[in-house]
Amino acid sequence: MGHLRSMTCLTALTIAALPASARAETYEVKCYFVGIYGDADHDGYAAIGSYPVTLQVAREDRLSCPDGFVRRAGDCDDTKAWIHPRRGEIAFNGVDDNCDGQTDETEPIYYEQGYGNTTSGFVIRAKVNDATIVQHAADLYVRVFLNPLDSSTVLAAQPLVKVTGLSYANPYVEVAVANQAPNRVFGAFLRFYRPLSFTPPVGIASKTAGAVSTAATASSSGSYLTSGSLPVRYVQVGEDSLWYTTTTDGTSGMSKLRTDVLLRALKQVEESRLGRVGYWGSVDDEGTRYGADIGDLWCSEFYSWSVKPYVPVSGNTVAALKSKFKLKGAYYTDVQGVAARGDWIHTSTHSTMFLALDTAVLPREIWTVEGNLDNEVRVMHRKVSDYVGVGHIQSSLWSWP
Ligand SMILES: [Ca+2]
Ligand SMILES: [Ca+2]
Ligand SMILES: [Ca+2]
Ligand SMILES: [Ca+2]
Repeated sequence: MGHLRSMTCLTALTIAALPASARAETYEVKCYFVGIYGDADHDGYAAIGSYPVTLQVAREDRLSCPDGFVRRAGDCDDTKAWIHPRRGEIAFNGVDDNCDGQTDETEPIYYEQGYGNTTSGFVIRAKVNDATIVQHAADLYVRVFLNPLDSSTVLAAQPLVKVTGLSYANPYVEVAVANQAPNRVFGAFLRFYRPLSFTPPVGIASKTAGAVSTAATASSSGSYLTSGSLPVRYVQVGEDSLWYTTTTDGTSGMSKLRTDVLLRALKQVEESRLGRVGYWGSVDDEGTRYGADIGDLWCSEFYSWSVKPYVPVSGNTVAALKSKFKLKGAYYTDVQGVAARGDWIHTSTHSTMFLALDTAVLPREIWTVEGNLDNEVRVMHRKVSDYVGVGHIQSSLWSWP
């Protein structure tokens, strides 16, 4: 049984040796000291460059560490407990609060039901955290860079769009993506631009500001667009947003169900990034949101929880899920040929949710969303050969028995 770990990680500084009788099941984990040689500010993350020690721990500590130790490093400011790798960016403070190397980056927002997801597109709603971007709000443009996961080498620049309504009081932007294929999963990010002030050569009339061609080409430094006969250079403002992963919808009932499943799972990627679930989860520690006990590996629980409102299959282990799909005639070993959005795909020890087969790389790879990867929820890109089977969402799952 779990829930044995005390919630006193912030104060307990010593570890008591377990009596031999309690050591029936121990696990080896790498842990960092709490204190000046590790996690000095007690936020759960040791300073970058700290050295871990190897400990034998009880089951309930195997995803974290015993009192007096922490499991993770990567703290870019070990003097401030509010700065660590899994939290939201604090807006407009010029500080990289989440230790990802980007300062005040724009954060796309996830919703469990998606946001404007249709059969041909979706809307990216994002929180702008960079004062430089807001300061240019009166003459600001944004562009979506779109990366279809089934063709991961493509990064398609979408039309430049004028930003309206952005202010410190309302630091949000919404950008629609249109004209896409149904049932397709995308990664995407936003990049902001401002027009560079431009002095036309003598004899040529001044440009008309704000006229934007959709035939623009993009580069890392900016875009050259045509306004009348004059080139206007657009230069990037601030940093690129974080990636947003989402899907277009389908038209059939089953494809709409797949969309619902994906959007529910992808919302949990944000929940994990913000530290609300998983390691040191501020709302639900480790995999408890998904029905796991403290110390339990929770990849199967995460899949089961994600499909729960929509698909009548659940299990706490790879073996349990496999037998449920098998029982309904919905289990296959041809992962490449069968797997579709939202399906369960597995290795010998790990459950994941299928997002897309990436045909742009050889050998082909698979995109997944998965729980309990280092005690987090993440989108992953993995070898097809890692996978040995697929539980396929199909109508037989609703059959009796
Ligand atoms: Ca720390
Ligand atoms: Ca810190
Ligand atoms: Ca910040
Ligand atoms: Ca950051």
